[in-house]
Amino acid sequence: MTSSNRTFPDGFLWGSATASYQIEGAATEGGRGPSIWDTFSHTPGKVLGGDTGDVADDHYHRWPEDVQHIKNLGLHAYRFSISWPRVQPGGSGEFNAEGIAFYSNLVDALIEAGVQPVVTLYHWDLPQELEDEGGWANRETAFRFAAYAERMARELGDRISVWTTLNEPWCAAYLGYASGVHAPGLTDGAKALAAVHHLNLAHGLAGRAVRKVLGPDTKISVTLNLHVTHPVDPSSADDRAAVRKIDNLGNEAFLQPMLDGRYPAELLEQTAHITDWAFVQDGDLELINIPLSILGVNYYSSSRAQKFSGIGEKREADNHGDGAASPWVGADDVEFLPQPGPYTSMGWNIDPASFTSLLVDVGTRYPGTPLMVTENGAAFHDTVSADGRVHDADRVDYLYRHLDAVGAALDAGIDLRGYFVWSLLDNFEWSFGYDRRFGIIRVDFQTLERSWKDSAYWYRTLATTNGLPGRDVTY
Ligand code: PNW
Repeated sequence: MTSSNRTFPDGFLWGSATASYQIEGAATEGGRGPSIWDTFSHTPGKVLGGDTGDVADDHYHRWPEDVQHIKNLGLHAYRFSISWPRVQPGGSGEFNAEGIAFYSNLVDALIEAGVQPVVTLYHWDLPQELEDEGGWANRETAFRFAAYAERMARELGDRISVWTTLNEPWCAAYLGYASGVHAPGLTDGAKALAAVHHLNLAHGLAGRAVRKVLGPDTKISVTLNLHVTHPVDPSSADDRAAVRKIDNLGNEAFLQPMLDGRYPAELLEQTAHITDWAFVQDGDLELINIPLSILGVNYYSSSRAQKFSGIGEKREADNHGDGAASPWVGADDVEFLPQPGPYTSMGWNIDPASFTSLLVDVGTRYPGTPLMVTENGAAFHDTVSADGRVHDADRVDYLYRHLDAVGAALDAGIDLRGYFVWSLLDNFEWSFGYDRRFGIIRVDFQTLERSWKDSAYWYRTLATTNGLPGRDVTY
């Protein structure tokens, strides 16, 4: 057994993450209303294999067992999301006591198990009724979101360690409204940019609402999937300009309003042929720019882009599926090239060095805002061995290399407080259904039985010793 000598700081928070629609199931039980993901997954052709979240991991009924797994893994924190339509079926008006009780009981059980609850208020399951009124392209949705956030603050109160407003607004806006590979499945660039702004506004309004109830020191966070895009030819000014367009749409469109209180002029210019940004009203940027206690960063992979030559067919290889419209609104002269690999079963390039540079770049840029890795992990084609176990050496290797990359960012002096592996359980991987498995715990989707993969044992060693275990440990 080899073991690395890398250790993590005292108090470094080890956790694991999930999201409501991906694990809960019980889609029509307990007074839950329909969300855009129910509608989308039940629309033929939208999700691989016709899979839906109707049952998922049946976490809604099996949560006591799942809390035991979290406890047995030695985790300090658990990041989960609240299904808005489970607690407020129509997205406005009446709240649903049964749905609220579900989360309240879960939070009590976590605390009882010595695990800090880290809550995400929005991980993509918008109440369908709000989508019928325009969804995130409609400004009103941001105000409805704040009312829901305020109620959750009253219900769950100081039992919650960190309140995360949104998970990956990039996905919600661009995959939902521009490329259409996520719910609600629209392909309208102008709506996607309106959604970007209304999600930013929702973040600010919800953070304010939670602090109004629980006090100004309440920990408010947001989780962004920041994009690391490399120019194909770093010496080409055209390629560097292409990458800047992607940075503006993917990163700056969220970082700057939330942390600096402005939109970058370049972003408005490069999308001027799509929208005039009239949806940004006076005072909005002040509302959005609230003090952030923690910035959550999700990282899986990196990309490579260049200026599109205009000759031949564009090779869109930007992680978002083949044949779909581009999520990169208005960046028609940017072309993504395939990365060299190796890849996970998502087809995503494995690039831990870009993880370090991302954390160092963001941490250096916002030194007063502590970072937390709120998702990192990998899907692989797991196989069950003759001994009935999943010996996922590829996932252990991925986690080892990415945690070493996290350690390198800490060595560089970055204020990084914790790491959450995606995911606790195999689950409904959005448009890929149950075909892609990210869990450190296997779920048999016939019996719904849970069993630890090697990566779970490996992660337990890490969480309980605060030292990075070697990769070639056998369990
Ligand atoms: C994130 N992309 O989703 C989500 O927060 C999780 O719910 C999800 O299961 C996990 O990453 C793995 O996919 C993403 O196309 C979905 O770039 C798509 C993209 C990025 C993140």
